[in-house]
Amino acid sequence: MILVGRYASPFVRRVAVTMQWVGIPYEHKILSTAKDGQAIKQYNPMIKVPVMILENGEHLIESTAIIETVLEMTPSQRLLPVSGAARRHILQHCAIMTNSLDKAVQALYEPIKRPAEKVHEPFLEGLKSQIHAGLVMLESVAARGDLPGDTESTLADLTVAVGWGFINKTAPLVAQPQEFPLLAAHSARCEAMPAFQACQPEA
Ligand SMILES: N[C@@H](CCC(=O)N[C@@H](CS)C(=O)NCC(=O)O)C(=O)O
Repeated sequence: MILVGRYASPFVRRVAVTMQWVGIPYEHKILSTAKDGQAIKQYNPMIKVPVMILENGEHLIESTAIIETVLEMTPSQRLLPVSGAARRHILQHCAIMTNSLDKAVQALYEPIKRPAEKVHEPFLEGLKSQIHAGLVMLESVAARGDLPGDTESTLADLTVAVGWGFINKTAPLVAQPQEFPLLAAHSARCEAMPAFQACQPEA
């Protein structure tokens, strides 16, 4: 299998960390949507990453759909139960983080993709409030003990840790460790694990 996209993208990285965690080998095509649009287009005409190219040549898009497929290939995996309340809660916790990441990516693009005079500050502030609200929800999830980490990690542990790292880097004023100590500590623990170490975001 071939994973297209840079680990600097939290969506690509959460797929990569999941694959490392369950031990599925893959080739990594390091292509950037900013610089390698034409190359990415052959895998996804919408020029978005991640894209996963399966052995049979199918191209999958959307990190959640890719991860579901990868986990289905690994019946012994313990990251996501196949049914029930635990599965639902893990998927919801992942969704809070992926929604926050959607907003964080938008906030990152806003000043890059527009001329300075067209950047709309109230829109940016709204995005930051939405990201902040997601982090508040996830700090409560951590306080309830629903991000066990270590050998008991679920897909939510991996996604939240990857997401915290990205938001803390790209919107440090929103993701302050003093305000979200449990998320910061959780991410630091995860980042020390081999699956995370193997997928370091590119500079
Ligand atoms: N919902 C998608 C989000 C993917 C996404 O936003 N990827 C960004 C990179 S971090 C991208 O390809 N952006 C290019 C664009 O939207 O034009 C997923 O979970 O895979």
